[in-house]
Amino acid sequence: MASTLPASAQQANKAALNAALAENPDNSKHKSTGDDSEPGEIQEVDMQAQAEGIRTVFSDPANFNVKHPLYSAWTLWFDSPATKGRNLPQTPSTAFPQTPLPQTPSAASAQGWMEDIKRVISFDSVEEFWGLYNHIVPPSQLPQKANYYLFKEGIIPAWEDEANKHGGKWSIQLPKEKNRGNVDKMWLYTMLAAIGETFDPYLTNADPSDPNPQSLITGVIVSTRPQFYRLSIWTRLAPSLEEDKLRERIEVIGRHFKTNVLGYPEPQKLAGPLATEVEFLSHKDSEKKGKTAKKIIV
Ligand code: MGP
Repeated sequence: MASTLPASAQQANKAALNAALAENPDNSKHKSTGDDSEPGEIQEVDMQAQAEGIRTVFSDPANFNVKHPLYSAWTLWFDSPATKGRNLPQTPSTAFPQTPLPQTPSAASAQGWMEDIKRVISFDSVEEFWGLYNHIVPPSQLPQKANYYLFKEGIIPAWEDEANKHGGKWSIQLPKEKNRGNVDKMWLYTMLAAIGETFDPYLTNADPSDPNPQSLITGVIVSTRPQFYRLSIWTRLAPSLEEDKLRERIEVIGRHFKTNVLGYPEPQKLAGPLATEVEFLSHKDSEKKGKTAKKIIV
């Protein structure tokens, strides 16, 4: 039967399996019946010996050889005043070549915006995510005016990308002084909800006749500004006034973000000095600097 896993996850599985076999060459031999068994002959398989070749991150945090694939591969991008105009050393990766910038009329504008945003690394397994997370500076320690962008592999963190250009973002602004102690957890939970695909339940509840169910989420961002932090969730689509179904789906994402990810009770009002509610704005309205924008608030 054909696998339903995406190619990247299949690759990760194959690599893990090869690593397991290389570590335990005896497992590939027929221990009980010898090597000379005939095709079709029933053989005894030593399940325990086979299982012993598998080391997950839970049994051996340093030398695990089986990874848990994510539904999608993700790329972390970063910019800060310190990286402007500089080239970060790129992590060599043959599995994840550089994402080309979109070849559209707005490519030049995206090019300018992306100039200072550096691609850090791509990953497609739970273990690689934790490896990355344990080695990067948390948002509370970042300089002012820095941003982490965690986007699905192949989507650049720009309005101009095909996947973003009809979309929008949920965001919340949190005053720095009050949230220095919370922001790292909030960002971690936001990333986990993104890579665990819990923001948009459509992916798991999709109509079985939909051959290619797609999450609305394209990426998540944390920004540090002189007086506040901002967390954002970017979506592929933004609803117009008549699009009730899409609006409902977008609101589910916003409520999940506010209550389950950030931990606020649903009725709680959050706006205040330097703080906003959890609010949704289309990218088109963000480009216009929100002049005639209609925000959705949860
Ligand atoms: P920002 O950093 O998202 O907002 O965008 P912020 O934090 O309110 O502003 P800051 O000045 O404190 O950083 C800042 C500006 O960058 C926007 O007004 C746009 O001019 C530009 N910009 C932001 N984004 C997300 C994009 C994008 O995707 N594409 C392009 N071309 N410009 C962008």
